[in-house]
Amino acid sequence: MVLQQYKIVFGGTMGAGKSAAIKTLSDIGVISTEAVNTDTQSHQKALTTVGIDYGEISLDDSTKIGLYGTPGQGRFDFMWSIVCKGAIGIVILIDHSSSQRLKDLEFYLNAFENLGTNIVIGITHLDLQHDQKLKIYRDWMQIYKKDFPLFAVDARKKDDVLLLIETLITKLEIQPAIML
Ligand SMILES: Nc1nc2c(ncn2[C@@H]2O[C@H](COP(=O)(O)OP(=O)(O)O)[C@@H](O)[C@H]2O)c(=O)[nH]1
Ligand SMILES: [Mg+2]
Repeated sequence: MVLQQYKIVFGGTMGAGKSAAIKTLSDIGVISTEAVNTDTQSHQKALTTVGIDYGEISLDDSTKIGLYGTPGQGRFDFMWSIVCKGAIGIVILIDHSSSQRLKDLEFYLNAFENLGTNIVIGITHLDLQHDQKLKIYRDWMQIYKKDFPLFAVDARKKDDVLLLIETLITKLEIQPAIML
């Protein structure tokens, strides 16, 4: 018998991993709803839909925690206060691979600090940081119209260097004319 039901809210940017986090924690199939924005006074688009996820995790026989994912976009912040009512804690997820990551952190902390004091921050997509670091090279190549494959490698790692060699060979196979 469930004696206590608590609530934890997940906030943060779109794509940060709120739905993924709830899905991975939940004992039940996650319910994802599309809620219609009825707050037309502050938000013009009456039919804008927002995604809210709901999952549950049982810590023991008598404690169940409802996991609520909030819509990420700032224009739905009016919903955050509704969802946070009565929550025992808030998880803020920040996508490290976003160039806005610190601005995101500031924005979501400012918003959720007003809605609760028990807050934990999760930085996600750290495994993609190579891509983030490579972005300056990719941007440069785009500006100067250079179209070359680009990878993050550790020159001490055989597999990494092999990838460079294999890429060269693959390119040769596709376009034999480029042979030097
Ligand atoms: N590479 C990587 N992908 C992640 C990570 N966390 C979440 N994702 C993926 O990022 C995508 C967006 O996550 P989602 O949970 O839908 O974000 P939400 O908009 O916050 O609900 C999904 O494909 C997730 O599987 C992470 O740490 N690394
Ligand atoms: Mg989601």
